[in-house]
Amino acid sequence: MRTQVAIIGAGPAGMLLSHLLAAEGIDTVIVEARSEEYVLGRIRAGILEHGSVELLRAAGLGSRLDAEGLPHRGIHLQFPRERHHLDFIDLIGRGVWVYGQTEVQKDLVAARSAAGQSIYYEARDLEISDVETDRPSLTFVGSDGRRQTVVADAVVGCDGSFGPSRAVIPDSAKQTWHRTYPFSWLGVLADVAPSTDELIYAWHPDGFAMHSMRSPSVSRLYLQVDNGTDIDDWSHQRIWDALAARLGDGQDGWTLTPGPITEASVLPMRSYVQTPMRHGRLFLAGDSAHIVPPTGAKGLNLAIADVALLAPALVSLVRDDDSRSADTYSDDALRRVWRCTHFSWWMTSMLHTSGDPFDDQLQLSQLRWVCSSEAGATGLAENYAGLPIPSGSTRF
Ligand code: FAS
Ligand code: PHB
Repeated sequence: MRTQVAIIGAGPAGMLLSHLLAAEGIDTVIVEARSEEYVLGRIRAGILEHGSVELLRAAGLGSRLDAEGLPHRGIHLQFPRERHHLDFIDLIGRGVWVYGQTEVQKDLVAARSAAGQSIYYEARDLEISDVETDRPSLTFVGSDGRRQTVVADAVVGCDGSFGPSRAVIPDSAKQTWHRTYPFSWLGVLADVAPSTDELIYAWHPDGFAMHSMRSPSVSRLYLQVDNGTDIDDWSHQRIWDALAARLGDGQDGWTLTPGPITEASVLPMRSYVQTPMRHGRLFLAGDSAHIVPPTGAKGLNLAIADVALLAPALVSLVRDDDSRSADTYSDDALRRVWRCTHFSWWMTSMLHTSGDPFDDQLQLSQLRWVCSSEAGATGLAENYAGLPIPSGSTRF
């Protein structure tokens, strides 16, 4: 097969990249290891930054988002006996949207199938070749058992945190940073109306808790747990009791309404960055190049921002034979990657207990400052609602 851009991974990064390139007449092929159903079934991010929403709308992907997404002015930050609302719109003029990654994925799948996009699901034995030439290629065994080769002008690794593309860049040409946090998140999806209007991030001596949501009738909640926690050790009653204790401590007049838990899983927390995000005709976008702990709600938004930058760079490279923005893609993307990596680390370090009483006092002091200082709250708001996606990064 021959295409202009071969994409590894049909998650949000790969599917959005294909969509944005198609809008500029660039042909793509997507190769995905899992089935369409599996990719759609993953429960992941829940928050879209203002810039992500604007980009999805401009790309013709905003109608269901505007109909079903929940616009939020800000978040609640809390610690025992205090809950403070940070109103991002008052502070910086933009808020965020609650619209699950699953929904974004559904919209992308609908758009790409309507466009007749070639997506090879359940592909295995993927090989990435000749990335240092101007004819890189992918070879894989399709779900029909046939071995296929796609020759392209560029290959993009949108293959997430466990994909093969990042390893194609030789050790001599790359640098990696990695941090594993000493705790994990136990996350649940529950068929119950949220007990809050906007997200609650709660510091508590027992550990962090968060109340998020997916819709007016579906709640998404998280608990800080130890690494290696076995989800089977947590009965639904134990989960609700811990959530009520941590979210409700000293919050007079507020109660958490439990309901049927439909999904529960344990998510490890880590930071990872690999540079550069380009080697020859191989480009990386999304989790293939960077992982953030979910406390800052950055993972999905950073993948979208990478793609918003990469799409026009690839259009210039493969259509206009102009490599200038492809040459600066990695440095341009990494500025936002490090900003989001720092913010996600900061939110994680501020809200998760370590068992060290000195850390407790530092965290509480930081929370009191952020909740009482306009400067502190504005700093959080700017990062959480997302810095504008650079105007030059996308024509869409
Ligand atoms: P993805 O991982 O979504 O997609 C990569 C795709 O590549 C996958 O479909 C995979 O099957 C495919 N692939 C891998 N290897 C391949 C191969 N060899 N051949 C072909 N295809 C291959 N972010 C938040 O902001 N909030 C959250 O609460 C949150 N929760 C998360 C929970 C979990 C369990 C995980 C893993 C991530 C979570 N994230 C969260 C981050 C998540 O939303 C990512 O940032 C987002 O999925 C990034 O999108 P992609 O870069 O497209 O990677
Ligand atoms: C979610 O709703 O899944 C969610 C929201 C905010 C976060 C992380 C996850 O910081």
